[in-house]
Amino acid sequence: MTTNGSAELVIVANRLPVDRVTHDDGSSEWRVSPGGLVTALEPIMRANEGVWVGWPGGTDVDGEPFEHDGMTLVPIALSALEVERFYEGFSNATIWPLYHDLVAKPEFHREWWDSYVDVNRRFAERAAANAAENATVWVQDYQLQLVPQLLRELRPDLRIGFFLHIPFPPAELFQQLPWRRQILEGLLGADLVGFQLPGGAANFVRLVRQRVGHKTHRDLVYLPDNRTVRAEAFPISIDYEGFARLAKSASVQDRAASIRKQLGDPGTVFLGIDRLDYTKGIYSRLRAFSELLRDGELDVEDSVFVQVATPSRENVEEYRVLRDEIDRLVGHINGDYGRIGRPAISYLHSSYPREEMAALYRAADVMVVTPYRDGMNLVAKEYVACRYDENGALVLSEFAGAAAELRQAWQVNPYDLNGMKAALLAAATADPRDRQRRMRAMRRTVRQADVAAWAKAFLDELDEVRPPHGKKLKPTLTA
Ligand code: GDG
Repeated sequence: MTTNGSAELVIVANRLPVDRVTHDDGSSEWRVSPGGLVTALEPIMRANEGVWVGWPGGTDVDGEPFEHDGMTLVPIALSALEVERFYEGFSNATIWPLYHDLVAKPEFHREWWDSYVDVNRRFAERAAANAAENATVWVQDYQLQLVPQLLRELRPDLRIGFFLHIPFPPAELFQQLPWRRQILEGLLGADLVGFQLPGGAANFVRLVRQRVGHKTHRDLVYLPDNRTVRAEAFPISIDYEGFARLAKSASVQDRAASIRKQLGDPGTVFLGIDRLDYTKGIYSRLRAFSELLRDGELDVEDSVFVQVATPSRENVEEYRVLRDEIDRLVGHINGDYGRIGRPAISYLHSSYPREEMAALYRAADVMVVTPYRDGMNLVAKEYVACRYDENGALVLSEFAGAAAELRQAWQVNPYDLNGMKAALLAAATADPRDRQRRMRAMRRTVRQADVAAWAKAFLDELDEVRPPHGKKLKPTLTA
């Protein structure tokens, strides 16, 4: 065993928390990509001289570690073939649809799997090389499910946590995977395996019992080498205060007002914001809205649907097909129901800064979040955080992880078109006091369980499952 790193905390995620931005003059720089994960982990990273291991995007960046904003980032380069097989292939065309209830058909290719193993090994090696003795390593998400085991083989001294951001499917689906056993064993390299919901943790433990044959009791797995692994739910959240503050800023309020004005000051603004992904249920929500126009329940003079679809995974075939389908549907709906200066759907295939997102949340009367399956769905929580006026209605799919916490939303089954129509209408026409009561309760929930609490709960539990040999992690610099 060689210990050649000095970091007490190593985060291993598919992507580094920065993007390479190229300027007009050809120069380029790294810019932090603002996500909940970075926000939550940054203070703990700084306090513990943490290191973040991940892919910087692209195919041409070499692997020298660099400092950015007080964090040490270790870039792992992927070749073009690895991007195709490991990332677009096994991660996003095998695991992603399989873990999301087969919303699309997963493809199984042996050369994709081989690439997944190779890349996971490289991530594990880089993490091993950076971790101090007895350090904590926290591995993130479905692209890296083999890393815990590979890392443990290299560094049995480490405390290893894993968190899955997407759903973990029931045995009936998971067993289709030709490499099911290897994935389960990969995850069992961790001391603590975290899921969004208790159901995911239960699916995992049941599969480990059935497929790998280990003894289990409730949320614990007993391994032959006397190690135990705990599987538990840690529902992820957002930087509540950050969003609330942004929403209250004068510039965001002005921008929200001007968005409504540009939309023609309609009575009701419906809003959807999603990565353009087939799990998000964009198609059926737009259909539900268009049927309400057709039925005369809503009128384009008074209602508009703003749909932001952030470009995503554009090299994966299913995503290209989906984009064309949505383009066609929006064209149809606007052709059938729009009037001059009054499109029924204002469709934006683009990504925006966080300020613009907050302004959109502020401008929307009804937020429509209708995934067929979603690990959590942060958009729903962000909307709630931005509604400091306690106004605004949330229509939320039962199949988003967030539905377990946001009980007061208008919950819908996204496969039930009539049910969705009824919920859209009910949310749009609800009594203001009813809307306020629901929003107030949801705001309390998200405020009390923000992303910092999520990270702390996970790391505290990891301490408990495998007590630290040396010093404990410092929660933050200031605390
Ligand atoms: C996965 C799981 C789980 C979107 N467009 C823009 C933008 N966004 C931001 C949103 C939100 C995030 O991206 C999307 O998070 P979601 O949770 O909605 O969905 P996934 O991307 O599928 O995330 C999911 C999550 O991991 C965390 O565990 O909740 O279930 O699938 O924060 O605001 N942000 C900016 N511009 C955009 O155009 N700035």
